[in-house]
Amino acid sequence: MEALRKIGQTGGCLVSRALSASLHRRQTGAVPLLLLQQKRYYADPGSYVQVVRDTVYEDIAVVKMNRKPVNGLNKDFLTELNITLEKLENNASYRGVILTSANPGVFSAGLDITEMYQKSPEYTSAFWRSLQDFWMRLYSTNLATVAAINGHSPAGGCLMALSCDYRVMAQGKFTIGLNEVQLGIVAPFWFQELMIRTCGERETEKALQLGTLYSPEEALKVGVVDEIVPLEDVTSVARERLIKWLQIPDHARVLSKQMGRHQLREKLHSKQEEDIAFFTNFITKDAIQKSIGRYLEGLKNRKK
Ligand code: CO8
Repeated sequence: MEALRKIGQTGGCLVSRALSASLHRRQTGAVPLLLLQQKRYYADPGSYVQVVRDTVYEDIAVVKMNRKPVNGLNKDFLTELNITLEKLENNASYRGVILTSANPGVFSAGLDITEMYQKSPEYTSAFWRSLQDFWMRLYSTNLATVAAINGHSPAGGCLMALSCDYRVMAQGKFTIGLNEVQLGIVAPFWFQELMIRTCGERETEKALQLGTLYSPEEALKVGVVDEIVPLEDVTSVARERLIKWLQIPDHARVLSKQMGRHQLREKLHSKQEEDIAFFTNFITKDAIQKSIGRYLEGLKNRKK
């Protein structure tokens, strides 16, 4: 009950945010356009994240991940993503986010595997904390979130997509899934529970044990994504879906989202240190390091 009371407290200011956003649309006479209209909002020099404000629906931010070549999530990138989302949450003029990639062909290759290889326990712990912190924010943000998955999305890439409120994926030779076991590592409980919440226990059990990477059609069938569209339409369709989300009064949408997500977010929050200790202990073991080293070597040699 205490948790629900806290969630409820956020509702009041969201009503006024929703009202001011719709008032703004009335004042500007903005109407939906099929084409995505964006203006550049901010991207610090050397940053890995670009934020672009929609010119029509100014309460929508398009967050483009831009760490070359494959949006590998290292500690700095995860921290920047977390700060970006926090800034958007604290800016009352935003109500929704489209998360996508600026790098062609890849939404995100997941965690930067080099961050888990031959690093000190201290660094490994800090790295894992940066992932947990970003995930807790993304999963339970009051902003409406749509993933525009415009390329491959394995492991941590899939985690980000699953954490959004809606997922639109590009058709084509892309894959998505939690493939951790293929590296000889194991998806932690919060990855697993998120997947179970999305596509059920049996599917998750099979997919996690095999490290299944789904084609877009397979991902749609099992519910890992909500929709598949041609690559060139991914962002505009994601935008249309987000607009639908934003037509719901914010206080009701947010309360409903938090009632569904609060428990898993709190579960990780209450076990954060335990989860860090487990990850650090696991990943720094000799056998696991060997396995990761072999996988990295395989990645490098893939195209030879
Ligand atoms: N980390 C670091 N480097 C990477 C990664 C990565 N995840 N993915 C690719 N790279 C590197 C490649 O080695 C290559 O480097 P180089 O140019 O020096 O040879 C470069 O990025 C480009 O990669 P590709 O040429 O392979 O690019 P493609 O566009 O052909 O393919 C793919 C893109 C499909 C994404 C492909 O690169 C791929 O399959 N990558 C591996 C993805 C993967 O397996 N990620 C798993 C990460 S683990 C994770 O996210 C969760 C861990 C949870 C741990 C829990 C433990 C308890």
